[in-house]
Amino acid sequence: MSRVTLSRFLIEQTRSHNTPADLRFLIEVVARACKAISHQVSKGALGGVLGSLDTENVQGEVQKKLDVISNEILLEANEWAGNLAGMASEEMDKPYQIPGQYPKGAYLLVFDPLDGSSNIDVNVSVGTIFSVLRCPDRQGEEGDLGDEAFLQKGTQQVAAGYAIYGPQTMLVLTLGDGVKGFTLDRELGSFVLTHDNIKVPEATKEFAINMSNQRHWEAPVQRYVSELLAGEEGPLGKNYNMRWIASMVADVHRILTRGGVFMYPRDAREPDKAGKLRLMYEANPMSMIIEQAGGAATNGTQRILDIQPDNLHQRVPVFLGSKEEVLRITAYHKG
Ligand code: P6P
Repeated sequence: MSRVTLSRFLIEQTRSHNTPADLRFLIEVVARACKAISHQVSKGALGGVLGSLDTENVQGEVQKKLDVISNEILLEANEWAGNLAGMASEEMDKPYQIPGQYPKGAYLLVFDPLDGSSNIDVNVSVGTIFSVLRCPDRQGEEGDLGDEAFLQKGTQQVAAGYAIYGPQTMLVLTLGDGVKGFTLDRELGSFVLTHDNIKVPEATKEFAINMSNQRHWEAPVQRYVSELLAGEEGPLGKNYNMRWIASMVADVHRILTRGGVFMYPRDAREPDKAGKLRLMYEANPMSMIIEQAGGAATNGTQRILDIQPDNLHQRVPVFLGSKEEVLRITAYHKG
């Protein structure tokens, strides 16, 4: 059977699920931008793209050269296409306005252009995370698109995905009807469908958390992780393995592939912050993907996709992956 490229998959989706042509085109353009980012990332030291700039992003995090390069690739690839009303990024404080010379469209694109970028200089997998929302009707409205257009619950996402730049470059995508995986065929220059129906195993023996923060965790997380570490002699009755790549895309991809539970809780290091991960362009897209693959995703007390955002860059505690474990840690939070 001839291989199904991303383009063919999207056209077939349009026929079978009435996927709007401008959404299909948007995904194609984002995928093309991810190929360009993959190319830049793979250059490493040869491309003069490693290392940090002397600038910080809105999060107060030192920007890597590739953070800025990746952000610019996504902006330039998408601004002219006529299917977006605006864009928002981890790397920009305010929404990106579509330049006046280009037509505007129905969608909003929100992204973390290069997640896990602290791993780049040590050659560990990183990725791009993106989320697609519909732009609220701005009939008669003038002026720049404000943050409020983006502040929609994760359930309003029409598409979500990530590219992972690892031993293979892959695009993992959901349009709300299951999760598909596409592997970049560098000879063809196309993403080829290689994982037709990704499912997260309901049970797991693997957990992911940064254990160095243990003394700062709240009681439910302390209890849960101590039970995981107690193994088969403990209340959970089985031995668990641990992985922490410190690149959300890589940890989530492993969980989609073989199960697991990913945790980034709030902790006492910065009590005024709800953890480290951002709702709009990390937690929401990853939660949509995980749920579409049969897993679960909460902030410890509620479904992440049901959270009403009040800030473009707001943070949220994240517990996601194999349903059995996410429901357990969530129950512990509810006491
Ligand atoms: P820590 C990368 O910086 C990131 O935003 C996520 O990709 C990753 O899961 C997390 O932070 C790692 O955080 O505190 O373990 O370095």
